[in-house]
Amino acid sequence: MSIFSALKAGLTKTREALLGEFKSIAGVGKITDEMLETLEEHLIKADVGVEAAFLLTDALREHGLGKSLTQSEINAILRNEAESLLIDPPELKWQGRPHVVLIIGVNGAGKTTTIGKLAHRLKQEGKSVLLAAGDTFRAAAIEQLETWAQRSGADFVRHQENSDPSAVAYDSCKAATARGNDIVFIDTAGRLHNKDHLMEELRKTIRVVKKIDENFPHDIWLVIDGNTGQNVIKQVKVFHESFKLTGLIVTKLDGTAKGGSVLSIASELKIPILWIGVGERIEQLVPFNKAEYIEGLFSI
Ligand SMILES: Nc1nc2c(ncn2[C@@H]2O[C@H](COP(=O)(O)OP(=O)(O)OP(=O)(O)O)[C@@H](O)[C@H]2O)c(=O)[nH]1
Ligand SMILES: [Mg+2]
Repeated sequence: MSIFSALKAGLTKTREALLGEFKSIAGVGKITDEMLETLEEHLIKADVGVEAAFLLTDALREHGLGKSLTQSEINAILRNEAESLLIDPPELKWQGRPHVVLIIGVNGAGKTTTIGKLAHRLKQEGKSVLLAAGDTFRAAAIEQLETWAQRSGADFVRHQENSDPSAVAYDSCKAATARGNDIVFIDTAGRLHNKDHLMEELRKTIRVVKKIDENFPHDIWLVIDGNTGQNVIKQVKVFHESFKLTGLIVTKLDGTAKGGSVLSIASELKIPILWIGVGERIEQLVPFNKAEYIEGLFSI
């Protein structure tokens, strides 16, 4: 499957939920406020995410109120709105050898899986990758990452369960520097943004790797679950305030109707969305691309 069709397939539920609702105001005469309110309600019930529902109905209010619109005219308004909100991410630059990326996020967001997918992808591009088992909280977490390292052919550094995650990060960066790896991904335990001691643990990891090279980590990417409801913006903001994120990864956009969450994230935050996860398999991570995403969301 091409990257584009993987994305389009992943966004099927979102696309159907959105288009199904917007169809209801096509070709039915002049669009009234009442119709838009009903539409908004239906969108929220269709579980497309409250923020995305507001954004899209607001766009129709601005450009379509009092007009009679066809389905394709409505579609054009939605596309224009998405166009104005989204930006293509900057081209990824792998600086230094190694280029160190710290992967963080709440429990179960998809961090470890995403690291496995990234390793696979970059290995295929000829990069040499090292994975650091910085989630020392559970033995299973270490083994999960090890399996991904084997599948992708990446190098792997681990310590024992319950050891200090910052020491794993330190050793990984040291090892990668010695071996000449291109990229290091440091996995971390899931943590809620309101748990201070866990946030402090991440700060420590960052401080410790800076002792090897002050440019480490070059990137801090936050992984967010595309099914997260209204809380997502707050979640990203708190992580960003603490760690100055350089990118976002939105996972699980398959099997959710909330694929529009990307729009609300883009409208509120200026942090680039770099990758999106559209399935559990190793190849189901795609670079974020504005045009493809809009196509996946609104193509009929
Ligand atoms: N459908 C789907 N499932 C995904 C995607 N990414 C991850 N998952 C699944 O989400 C679940 C959690 O993924 P993990 O990678 O373990 O998440 P994590 O953030 O490392 O979790 P913790 O380490 O426990 O905090 C697994 O069952 C993954 O297969 C995706 O893009 N689509
Ligand atoms: Mg994990």
